[in-house]
Amino acid sequence: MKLTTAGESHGKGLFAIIEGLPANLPVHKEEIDRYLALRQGGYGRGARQKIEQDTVNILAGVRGGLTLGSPVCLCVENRDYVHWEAYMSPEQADVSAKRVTCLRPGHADLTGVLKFRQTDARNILERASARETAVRVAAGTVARGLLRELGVEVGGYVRSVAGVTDGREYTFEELGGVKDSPLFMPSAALCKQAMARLDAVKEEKDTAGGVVEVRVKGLKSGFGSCMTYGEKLDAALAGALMSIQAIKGVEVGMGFAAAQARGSEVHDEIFYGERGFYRKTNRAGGIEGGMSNGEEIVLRAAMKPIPTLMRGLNTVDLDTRAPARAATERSDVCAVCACEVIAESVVCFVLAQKVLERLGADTLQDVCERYAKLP
Ligand code: EPS
Repeated sequence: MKLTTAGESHGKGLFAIIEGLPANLPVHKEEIDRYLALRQGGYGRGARQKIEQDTVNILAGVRGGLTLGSPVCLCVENRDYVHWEAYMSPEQADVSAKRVTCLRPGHADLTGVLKFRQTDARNILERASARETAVRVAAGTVARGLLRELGVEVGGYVRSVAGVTDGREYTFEELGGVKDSPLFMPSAALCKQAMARLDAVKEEKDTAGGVVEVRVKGLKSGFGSCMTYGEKLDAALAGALMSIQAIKGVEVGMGFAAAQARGSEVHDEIFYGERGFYRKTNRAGGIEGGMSNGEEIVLRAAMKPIPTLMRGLNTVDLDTRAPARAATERSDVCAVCACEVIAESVVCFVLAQKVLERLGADTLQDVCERYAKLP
């Protein structure tokens, strides 16, 4: 299964084509819209989200709510395009207006203009923008539907915002209502602290990042492979998480903490009982040797603060090469909740890919039958 996305942040919309889905998979527009709305929420989001109310348009590959086995085409329109058509239209556009030359440190602006020989950072930032993730959430939600058919659930929460960190380990069930929290944090007290921290960050015209945790429950063992590096499940998941705008680090299970501890404190001892082989701990985060081991998959991703600061960092003007303050129009203070939804979505997509790689089949029924036969 393969995903291609297209679309600029202030263009007509975002588009996704998914190739390789089996036929007869239910696709629910309401479910996709629910995740799109979740991606837009969270304390710390900026004015753009008041303009956009993302909904999906399923353009191809689905008939009467079921996939046909043909490529699925999804679209999320940009409502803001009405304000940008004159500058962003593919046909006639005033490209001299809305130029961005005060390059933002931390964004793709500088490296992008040099690489693509541009004189306007707008031609870079329009695609580098995290707006693109809207359609990755849409595609990920289709993949979530496939996993659900196999009894696999994907959830998550925000573990840290602006330096306020929740160190507790939660069970999958405890995370059930966490999306009702303004920062997707299970602890109301820590959420309140984090919100106050974000208020201070906003006051100082600054931005903040955080850490999200994604959990996968119910995936059988053996997805991914130890045989070739290209097939490793953790490599694919880490790559997908790193591909989310602003992610600077990924952990699986104990992650970086494992490097500080002894082997006896890290490896999950193996037991055998009524339910077959099992472990009493899950420090590996459900992946050993590049394969799912049947325990819960635990992944964390660290998001850096958004590079558009309302107070503008020191930079250089692309035209004059003179010192300048970085460009600002409007910005999110923190988009860590959005990141959590996106992280779940890309994880869903990779897992569905791995399922189809192993069980590859024309129809959902074949996939389910083959999955049921696995130990
Ligand atoms: C973004 C800048 C902001 C964010 C945007 C990502 O948009 P704008 O420049 O239009 O104010 O709101 O994120 C989204 C639009 C979104 O839907 O997530 C950037 O430069 O990366």
